[in-house]
Amino acid sequence: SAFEYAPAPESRSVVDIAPSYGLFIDGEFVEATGGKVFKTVSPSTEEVLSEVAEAADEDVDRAVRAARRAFEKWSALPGAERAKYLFRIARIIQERSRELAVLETLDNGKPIKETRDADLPLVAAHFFYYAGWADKLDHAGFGANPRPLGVAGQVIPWNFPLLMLAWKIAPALATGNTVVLKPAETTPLSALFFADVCRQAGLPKGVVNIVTGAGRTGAALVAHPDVNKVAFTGSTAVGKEIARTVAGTRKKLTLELGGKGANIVFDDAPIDQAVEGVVSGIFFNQGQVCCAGSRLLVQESVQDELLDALKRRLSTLRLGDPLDKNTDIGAINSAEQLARITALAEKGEAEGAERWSPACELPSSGYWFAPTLFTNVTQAHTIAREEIFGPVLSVLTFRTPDEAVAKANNTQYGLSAGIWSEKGSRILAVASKLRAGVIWSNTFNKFDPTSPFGGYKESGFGREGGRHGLEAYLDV
Ligand code: TXE
Repeated sequence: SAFEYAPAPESRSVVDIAPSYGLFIDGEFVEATGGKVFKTVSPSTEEVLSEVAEAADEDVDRAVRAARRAFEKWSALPGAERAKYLFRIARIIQERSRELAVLETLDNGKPIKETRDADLPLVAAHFFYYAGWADKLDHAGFGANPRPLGVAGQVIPWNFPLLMLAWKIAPALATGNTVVLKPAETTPLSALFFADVCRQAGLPKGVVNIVTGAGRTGAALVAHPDVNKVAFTGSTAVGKEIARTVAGTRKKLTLELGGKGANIVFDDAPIDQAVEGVVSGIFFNQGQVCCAGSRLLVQESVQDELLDALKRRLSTLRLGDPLDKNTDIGAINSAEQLARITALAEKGEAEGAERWSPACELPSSGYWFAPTLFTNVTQAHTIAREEIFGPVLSVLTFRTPDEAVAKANNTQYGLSAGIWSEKGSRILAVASKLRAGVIWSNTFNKFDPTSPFGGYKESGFGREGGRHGLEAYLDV
């Protein structure tokens, strides 16, 4: 390979994983009513990492009541006081980022390179950013005395467990709300570690509560009558179900759902740079990214050149042990997700698209899927329409900018897009016609807490990040 090997894999012993974890309610770890538990496994080895409490409806109720009690005092604190806690949390996350990165990699399956260089720095940045807002809300155009909503019920997915937690919890706390958060059932550990960070930061009890469990626990949280705000990131199907539950109540709702992002490469694009962007666009986190560039739209005249370069680059990617610092492609998060990806890829072949993967050996245990490229894809193909949420890229072509725009917008989703071209005027003209919440040019998958993130159409509504992310947690 063209790359040098780093000396050793990251050590698993960096982090202490307890054999079992309780729910985090009112500042304490407690057992679930009825004592039910579930196992969380490492997707790269199928080894059981820990047993985690499964919250019953009574536990969700206990957590919401704790958050309600804490709300009175928390919301009455001056913003500058709340900021101190958020800054403290941000600093502790930085100090403990090695432990957290290893933990996240073990529980999720993503490469340590990503948790270390992307997830963890972004998590800390998010808390720092919203800490900075806490004492400025009165003076930033939110009106006099902007009010927190109350108890926020937050349900998050497994693809960026700690980062999604940060996106949800940081703005909620900055604005004076209290929180009950349910992490995904396959990745509960970093949220429970975060509970410990809250204790270390001295956060008053009840301000943050973590209830672990499956979809049923999430549904109980969303339906709880004393929850004032629901924030969800996950599948479009569950998002719609949550919207139905919330309809007819006074709860506020934000949804961040699926995507089918287009990465549009024009003939004047810097090809090497575009190849890197296309690769990170779909293979970052094994493609389990809502804003992944899962459709490559390439201008016909550069198709051959781009695909050749892309295949060469894919042949250098290293798949394997996620704790190895050289690994580019880790494990798929769960057997269910692997089955979904496998079924959609098989459908791609059955419908006539051409499948290609670099030669690569898959480990014998764990959940793995080789990086996959589909060419000869048409807009009617299932793999051009449905979110695969895996390392699978569908390649389509176009001739003119208008055709690129029409194809990019021909989707039920509207979360992300990328434009590759040396011409600024073309980038701006195309961007203005794309129906997507985030548009990158000559880069992809760049995130920043100052920037609002969210979707059009079936990708959801509401924005997280930036000033807009505060609005979802305030009455003004
Ligand atoms: O998502 P779910 P799944 C997409 C992606 C993926 C598909 C299925 O295409 O292949 O969804 O993934 C909780 N009420 N995305 O099944 O079920 C659940 O426990 C309340 C895109 O894992 O939506 C978990 O905490 N909550 C996405 C969270 O919802 C419920 C990220 C997400 O799980 C619930 C993940 C219910 N009725 C998947 N049912 C993105 N936008 O990034 C489940 N949950």
